[in-house]
Amino acid sequence: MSAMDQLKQIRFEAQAAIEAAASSAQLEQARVEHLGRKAELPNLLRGVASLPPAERGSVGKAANQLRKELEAALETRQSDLERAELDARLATDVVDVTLPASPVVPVGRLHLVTATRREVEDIFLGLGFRVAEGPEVEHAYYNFDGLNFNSSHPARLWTDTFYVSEDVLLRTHTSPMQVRAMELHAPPLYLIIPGRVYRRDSDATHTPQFHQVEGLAVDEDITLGDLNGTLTTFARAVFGDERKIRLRPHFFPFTEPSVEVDVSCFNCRDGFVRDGSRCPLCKGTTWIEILGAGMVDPNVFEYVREFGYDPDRYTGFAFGMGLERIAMLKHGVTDLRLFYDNDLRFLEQFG
Ligand code: 2U9
Repeated sequence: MSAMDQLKQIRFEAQAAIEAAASSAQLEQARVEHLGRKAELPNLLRGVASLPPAERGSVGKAANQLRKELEAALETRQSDLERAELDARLATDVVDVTLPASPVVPVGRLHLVTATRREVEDIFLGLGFRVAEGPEVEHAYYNFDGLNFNSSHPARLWTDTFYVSEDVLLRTHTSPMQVRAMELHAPPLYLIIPGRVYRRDSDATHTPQFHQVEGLAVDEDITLGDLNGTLTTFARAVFGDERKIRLRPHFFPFTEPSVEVDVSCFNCRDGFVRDGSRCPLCKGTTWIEILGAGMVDPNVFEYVREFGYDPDRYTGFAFGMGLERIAMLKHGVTDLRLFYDNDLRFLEQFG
């Protein structure tokens, strides 16, 4: 076959392959087959020098011409394919913005302690209290001294409290943040502090870490009556509208007088359940202890007097509760450790 006939044959086959390519990948394959290093046309171009002198010029020119022609055809086909691929994508990737949003797939639920904390926060927010949080690693001054704990109080012992150093510890209650809050804000102050606290204690009713919510109200003329009304509202919101509370005398270093607060049992009538047996929740007493409280000891105000807390002008009430205890009573949870076992069969019943 003459070189010119060979070129005709190459043009025919290459053009057919370029037109037939239905994707960028197939087009690349056609390019390699017909213009690649081992393809017939480049081979022929490399052999032009060894043709008889009379043919060299015309064959070389025609072969070069064909190479340019095929390169242009490849380029045209490439942009046609890209446009077609884009058109196809635009036609199928349509988003109908008028469709309703897909419902949110639930990915989890609140832990019962978190749900209870939020419930308690909502109640006190509704009564005009604000919510604050504070550091879990505390200075002994804020955890004990500023709260009127005497220097030999047993809670200060390393056997009861986790110490980080001699005067830095894991807070044993959220009260230190109440002292910090008084240093930052002059009265009136209405504040609750939820958070994690730590004590060296571990059995069915104690874990080394648990959650508290503490409240503090400081203003002119705050009385034990205000404490009673506030905690009655709280007890009714959590345990039902029929609830009563009672205050029993107690002792805390930071309040004077101090009380323990019971709520009337919501599980029985007169101490007995329906089958006539003694109520297991209140042990037949008709009262259940829910928290501790009291009037802020004037000695505590002495520590923050310079921040506007004059004990002759201001009085206050304070209370503290264990969140796990509130959740256990309300939901009938019998073992404190269930809160921290991470057993889904327990967790999925709540939240
Ligand atoms: C300041 C002044 C007074 C916070 C209070 C209690 C009573 C109390 C316990 C309940 C169960 C701790 O989690 S628990 O073991 N708390 O009984 N807490 S009065 O009194 C304060 C706080 C801050 C400045």
